[in-house]
Amino acid sequence: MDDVPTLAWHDDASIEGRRMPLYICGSWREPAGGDYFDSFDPTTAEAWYQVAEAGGGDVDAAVNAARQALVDPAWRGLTQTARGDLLFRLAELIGANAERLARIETRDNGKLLRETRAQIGYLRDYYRYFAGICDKIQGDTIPVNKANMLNLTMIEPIGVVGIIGPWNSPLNTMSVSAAPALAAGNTVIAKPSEHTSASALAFAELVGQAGLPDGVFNVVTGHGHTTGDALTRHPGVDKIAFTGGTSIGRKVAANAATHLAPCNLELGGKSPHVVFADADLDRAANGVVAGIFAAGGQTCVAGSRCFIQSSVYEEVVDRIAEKSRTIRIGHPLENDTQLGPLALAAQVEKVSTYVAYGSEEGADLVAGGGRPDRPGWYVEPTVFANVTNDMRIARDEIFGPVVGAIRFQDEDELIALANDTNYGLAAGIWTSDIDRALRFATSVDAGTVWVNTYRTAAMMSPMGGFKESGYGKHNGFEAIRDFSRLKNVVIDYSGASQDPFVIRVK
Ligand code: TXE
Repeated sequence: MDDVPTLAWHDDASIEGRRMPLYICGSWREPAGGDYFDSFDPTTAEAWYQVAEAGGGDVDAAVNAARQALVDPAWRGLTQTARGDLLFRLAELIGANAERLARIETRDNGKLLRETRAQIGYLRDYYRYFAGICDKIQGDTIPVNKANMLNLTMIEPIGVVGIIGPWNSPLNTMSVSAAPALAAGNTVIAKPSEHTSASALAFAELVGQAGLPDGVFNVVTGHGHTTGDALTRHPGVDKIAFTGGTSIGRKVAANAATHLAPCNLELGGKSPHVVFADADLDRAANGVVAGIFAAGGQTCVAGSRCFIQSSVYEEVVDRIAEKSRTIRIGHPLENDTQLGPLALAAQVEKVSTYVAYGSEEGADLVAGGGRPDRPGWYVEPTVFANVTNDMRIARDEIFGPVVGAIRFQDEDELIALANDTNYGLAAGIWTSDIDRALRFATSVDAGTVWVNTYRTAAMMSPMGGFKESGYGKHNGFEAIRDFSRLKNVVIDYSGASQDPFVIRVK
């Protein structure tokens, strides 16, 4: 695009020291209560901007705006192709502002700029994909076993969608719900994590620039127990999409249940990442390192339980430990950095606590475990050997750069161990035996299974967990279904009178 618009929050420097307002009904608003709190730069542990705390009144205002927009002809009256055009325009604006958005996210959560750039590039394509789906959303004509009757389904927007997001990939996790929700004709209220609110506000500017009608997309910032609680309890919100920890996911589902709003819950994971003796061991070790240390282990799909077949156990552990010791720790804005800081001070505490648990429970620390000598919230890539599946480091989601290597003998033992977890988000397997890979894929409790690759995402692939990793699907047409309601319309064109006392079933 030639005409890159000038934005108020156009880069991380323009956000520095600012009080960031709320975005409601297409305009910037101070929070009614006038409260703000600090957001921190994880490379310095210092505050760099202030986040507005939206109270109940602000959430009400956002819900009212979203409800009005829902029935406004400016949105509801658009043809499906015209709705798609708006989302294509938004995708172009994301592309034109990609570098700015990537820098804001890196500054907010410490993720490598290389990775946030890749994520924002993907985001542009993500909105394009859903822009293209808009005019392909269609119902069915169904047999009805009666003469002169037509039996139809219609796919409609659910209504107002509340999106509660985490801090690890703020725009992407918001967009996996926002893009299909908008494509399906809903209106959206996003509540980003209190730790990483800036990019959702920068994004809101682009939504305005793209010409989406006022109130179609709103951002309320604030803490979870205040703003998040008000949004998820609000009876004017028709669907909740939540990404975050499992314990908060339970609260969110309970809040939504008070007015019976359905939820999509994308929660934690403790994903098994398996290396069989017949695998290409170097590729496998690389995959394990990428699966856990990318983004400092702060991804829901982190391959944190590494199962290695007994005959190659020592060799693979050595390879993983050796590779992890050579990982370059540094500033996330620098190009050659491989591991940046964790996003929050609390995450550093959590990781340190689990490293201590690992040693106390008898696992062998073979790499990392400490904190590098530099300011900011950095921790070393950490590898534990001789882990058993009952240890806390194997049971709980640590959400940091810690992998535990667990030994197994054969497929039966592996499947039993891999499924012995509360979670069911993702799984990976390295093997040269396709039959083995397929047996694993059909037996493992995981919403996504990767074979000889890991953390490979595609906007067309349905993604979402089982068990305590949550429910609902992102991506593809599955996501459109999750953000739509299905209506059945039955039409009698026979002209015949109906027997009033007999229900017309067959
Ligand atoms: O998530 P939270 P946090 C996991 C990871 C991490 C843990 C906690 O294990 O250590 O969760 O991270 C909002 N009502 N994941 O503290 O607390 C909150 O404001 C309504 C996995 O960030 O779950 C934020 O916007 N909302 C995950 C969002 O919920 C509430 C990514 C997530 O917060 C609320 C991030 C309430 N009562 C963390 N309380 C993944 N699957 O990728 C909080 N919130």
